[in-house]
Amino acid sequence: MGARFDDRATGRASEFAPGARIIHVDIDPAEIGKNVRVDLPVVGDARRVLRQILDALQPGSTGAWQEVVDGYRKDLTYPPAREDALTQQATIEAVCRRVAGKAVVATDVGLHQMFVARHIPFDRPRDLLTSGGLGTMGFGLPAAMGAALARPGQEVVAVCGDGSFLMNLQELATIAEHRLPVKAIVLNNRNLGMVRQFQRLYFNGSFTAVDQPPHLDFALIARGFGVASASISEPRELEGALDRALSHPGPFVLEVETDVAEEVLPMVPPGGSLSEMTYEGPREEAERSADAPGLR
Ligand SMILES: Cc1ncc(C[n+]2csc(CCOP(=O)(O)OP(=O)(O)O)c2C)c(N)n1
Repeated sequence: MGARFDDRATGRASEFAPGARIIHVDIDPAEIGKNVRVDLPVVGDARRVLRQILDALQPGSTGAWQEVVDGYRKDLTYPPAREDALTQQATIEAVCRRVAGKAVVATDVGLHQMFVARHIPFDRPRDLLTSGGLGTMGFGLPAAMGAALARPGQEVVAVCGDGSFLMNLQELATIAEHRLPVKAIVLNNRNLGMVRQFQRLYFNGSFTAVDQPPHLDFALIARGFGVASASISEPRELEGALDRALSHPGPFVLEVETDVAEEVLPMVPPGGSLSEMTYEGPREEAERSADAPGLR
């Protein structure tokens, strides 16, 4: 519905949802069938088309499909967060204990975005603001500002990656000027973590252009904009620092220095289809050739 079937949503487009019948509603006829095969094209204004579809819909039985979805949920068990180092996972789990069901959470793009989607349950509309289609780094802070303006009195948390935060941190000036009560948690792993993960797993660990300058001090930068802040680097500091940040009466930036090598699963390999989602990353070459003796 009004979506362009971008590669973020489809994975390898030729293998997208092979068992589905696809109805594509778009106001722009050029979008129909552009990226994926469509069974029923509808060209029109989504608002009007939706009204007409709702009028025509009969309640169906979704029991069998619901069982499939419940099965996926059962398979989703994640390893517990490490305790010997500060991690994105532990931080987001701790944020979740404080804000689930109460706050609007905006994210940037990267590993931290996946951890938010994985660990924070959202059951109210528009509580998760994330750039899922374009995947635009730098989205989190301005999205949180918009939420703070649109829903006054609502707790608003931006979960940001250090790389993403750098892209729009000038907005701290606007936040300070209007005293928007946005709490930004900057997960500083000192690299572009998601790109690093792909380079490690699929490009033989040849790391290129993923490290961030080691001297960036986001707490100091925030104070330079007139926004209160703190920085932590030890697991034992996490709970207290989050309590202070989230209860601060005004904007706050909490920089959390997390493990450089942390990765997130599941993932889809570069250029892969969604059915190739993996919980283990690529297997070692030796294991692969053991499965396929003819190719050895
Ligand atoms: C504007 C923009 N440039 C590049 C990318 C490609 N990209 C996706 S994730 C990522 C790294 C994000 O790093 P960071 O914000 O530090 O988050 P982390 O993965 O470390 O949690 C990059 C470069 C993008 N999505 N958006």
